[in-house]
Amino acid sequence: MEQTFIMIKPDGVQRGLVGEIISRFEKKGFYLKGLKMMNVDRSFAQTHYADLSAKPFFPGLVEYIISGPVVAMVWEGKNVVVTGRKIIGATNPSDSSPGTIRGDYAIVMGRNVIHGSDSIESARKEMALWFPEGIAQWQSNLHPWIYE
Ligand code: YYY
Ligand code: MG
Repeated sequence: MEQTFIMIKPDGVQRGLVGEIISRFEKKGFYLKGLKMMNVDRSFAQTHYADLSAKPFFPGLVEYIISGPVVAMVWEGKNVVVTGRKIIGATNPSDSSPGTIRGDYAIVMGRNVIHGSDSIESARKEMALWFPEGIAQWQSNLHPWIYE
């Protein structure tokens, strides 16, 4: 089944939003397959955001991501990449709808609380970068109550 990489950024951790964010993905019906808190160094953050390295906001983005611990996760479910992005909301919290994580908990782009992979290909790359050790192998017994 499809998997995506979700990361609670340092502001989300500092603000005590870890439980709330996990709860939103859990209650939707997605399965938690990987979870760890970690500090990332500058070169790791630069690798994660390599596609954005030419952008003017890149140095500030890297400083933000390394400013404190983050919570890295893998979530699984049908269409979890696209649906995960919907749960997260638009990149700029000024445009994120209420009811989304960024819409409910963030005000500016440089403190937008959470990352989610933007495609199946990015998810594959990001899971390999963040979880080189692999993820938990388990199947939820709720499956027939969530899928027909
Ligand atoms: O995937 P998503 O996080 O929604 O946006 P990206 O375009 O991948 O940018 C990554 C990250 O960079 C974004 O979450 C905030 C920050 N950023 C910014 O500070 N200023 C911008 N103009 C665009 C993005
Ligand atoms: Mg992105």
